[in-house]
Amino acid sequence: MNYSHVPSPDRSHRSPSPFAPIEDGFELWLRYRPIADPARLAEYRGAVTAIMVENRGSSPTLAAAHEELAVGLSGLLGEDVPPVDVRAPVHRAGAVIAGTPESSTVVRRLGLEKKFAALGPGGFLIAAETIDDRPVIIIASTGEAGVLYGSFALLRRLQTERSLDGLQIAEKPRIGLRMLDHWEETRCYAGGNVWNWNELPGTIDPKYKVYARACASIGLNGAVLNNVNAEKKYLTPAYLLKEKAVADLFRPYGIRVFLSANFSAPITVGGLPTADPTDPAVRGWWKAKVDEIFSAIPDFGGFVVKANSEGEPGPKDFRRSHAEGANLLARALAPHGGIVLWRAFVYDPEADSDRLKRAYNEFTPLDGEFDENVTVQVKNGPLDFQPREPFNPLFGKMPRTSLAMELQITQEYTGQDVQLVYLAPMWKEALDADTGGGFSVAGVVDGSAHGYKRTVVAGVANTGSARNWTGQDFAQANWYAFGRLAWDHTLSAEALAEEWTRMTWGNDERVVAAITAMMSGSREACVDYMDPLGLGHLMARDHHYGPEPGDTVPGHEDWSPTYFHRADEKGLGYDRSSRGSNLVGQYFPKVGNVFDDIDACPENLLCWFHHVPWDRKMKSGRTFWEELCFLYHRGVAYVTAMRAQWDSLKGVIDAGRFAAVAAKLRRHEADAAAYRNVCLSYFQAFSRRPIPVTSP
Ligand code: BDP
Repeated sequence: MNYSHVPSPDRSHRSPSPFAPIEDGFELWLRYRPIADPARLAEYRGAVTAIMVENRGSSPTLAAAHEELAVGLSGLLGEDVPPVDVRAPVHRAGAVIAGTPESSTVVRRLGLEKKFAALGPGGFLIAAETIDDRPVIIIASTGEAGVLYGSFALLRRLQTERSLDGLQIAEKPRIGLRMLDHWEETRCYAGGNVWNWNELPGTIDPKYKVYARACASIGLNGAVLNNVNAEKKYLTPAYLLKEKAVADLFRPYGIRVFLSANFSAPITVGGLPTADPTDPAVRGWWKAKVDEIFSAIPDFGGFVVKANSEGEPGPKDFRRSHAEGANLLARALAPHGGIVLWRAFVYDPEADSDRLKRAYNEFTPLDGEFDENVTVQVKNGPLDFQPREPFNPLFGKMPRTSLAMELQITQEYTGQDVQLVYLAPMWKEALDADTGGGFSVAGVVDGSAHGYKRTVVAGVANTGSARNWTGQDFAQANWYAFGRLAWDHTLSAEALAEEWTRMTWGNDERVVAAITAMMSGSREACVDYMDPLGLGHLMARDHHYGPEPGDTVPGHEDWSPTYFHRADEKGLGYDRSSRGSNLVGQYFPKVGNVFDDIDACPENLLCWFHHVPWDRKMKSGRTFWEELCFLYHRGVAYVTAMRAQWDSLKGVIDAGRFAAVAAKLRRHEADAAAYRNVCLSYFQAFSRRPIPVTSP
């Protein structure tokens, strides 16, 4: 119990005294405050009296599970929950016993393996059992990581104050590799880099362990340490030492370290004249580099590569395909069990005049050409993490290539560190989308549609150097929900919001009701005041925060808001129907035909696929222009309502975080109104219609 950052238990969180400890968000959802409901507390104190994790001395992962259970249970129960001596002759009633069949005599003795063997080494069973007539709680898995995940799941059960009656939980992750991609300072809005590279490896900031615990608590098991726009230094010997230090720290928590690799590293790091994948010296260089990495980090995960995208080098510089480029690295990694995550975020103008069609045009012809240890990493939508996009048509169209889904947790286009936008509904929308091919997008990603052997979800992280990790306290919910959905994409956004709220803000029903209500519609509100009705990419150049709908970027039409919205006197939107760019043709017909037909296309995607006349009648009875105005106003009104809901919690939640969020919401409301005003007055110059007085 050496978490020096854990403040002494605050037993008064239902009605905090003015002198209650100031919370600052550092503990995330791992706060472990004493259970406030007396009946629940009594139940838990009866059911949990001791912890027994055998052989933890020889397993860092079991030691981590034990430490978490000890800190967590003692905190939640408000009394010390001691470890029990394995050799004690009498098993204690209420022992929480965690282990694998190899590590735990009790797990072996109970013979429960048939109940958890099929869950795999990452899955777990939590069950109420009886030993020598004494009730105990078992956390068992065939793998130590599963024991750790099960320990966090039990703690979550208590943190959310659910009953332990008839406890029987069997879970396994639906996706194998659940990663965070760290883009460092770029697009990180919570201060600077979460890793202090200058101090590493000599100084290991204790916060890295909090990060590892937080990731493990939601089932994440991979971290890409550096930006996709990869600097060469990350493959140098000096940085390998730093990366090794981080990997060593993460290992007990089941987190494997990956690196973004720059395709021209053989030139920039290795001093070779070329990075051509067919050049034997280039192949030799990658092999030697990979061997060097694995000798420092034996469980190194592999490389993420952004190639021939936004100025990054790649195989096309040598007239080689993306598959040839990916396979070059894959062959160096294969002997060690490493993999390549090759990003499909490419938009070479030669592939099509419509930016949204380019990745599909480049990648689908390569299906079947990638080595077994290559996964192609695809953003949820065909553009770039906008508040709402249709799902990416690549999902379902590369059955012979493992496809990963890449989501953006950091809120580059959804309000950055200021705006309260809960993103789980957006991710669920993408995952649950019917591809029209007989399976959902999630079915592609979890491997059930095409039988991918390796399944991956990656989220661009929102963690930075800020004390509360994510800048806006509510952005922690996006980190949390991402991990939980990566584990099980069938969980609902609402359930995850409630879980996170209870763990992060407490179980007071007023708090839970107000906060989950605020979160539930916050993403739709963001769409409304930024890009309703299928608009997208209206944001200002470079910083991507505010609106700049009139911007045309010289020499880069596909970075220009005007290229995307195509406003004119007739209407608004990009015609991607079969009469236009025919993006709809990249989808399975069942879905493509719906998008193609302006009368059938979901209204919330309309401008992605159609140039919509200003006077078109919408389902609401309003004209398209009136609807646009209505939604822009509705979005801002939602933020106003969130502020009122938050203000109603004054004095009910801790003062430190209350004030921090209140300040963010003030700015959120003003910025949402500015977004609305700028966009509507810009579009009005084309529609030449009055902005109706709207009261949503
Ligand atoms: C865009 C970001 C840019 C990233 C790029 C990517 O603006 O910083 O490098 O995505 O995914 O959204 O590579």
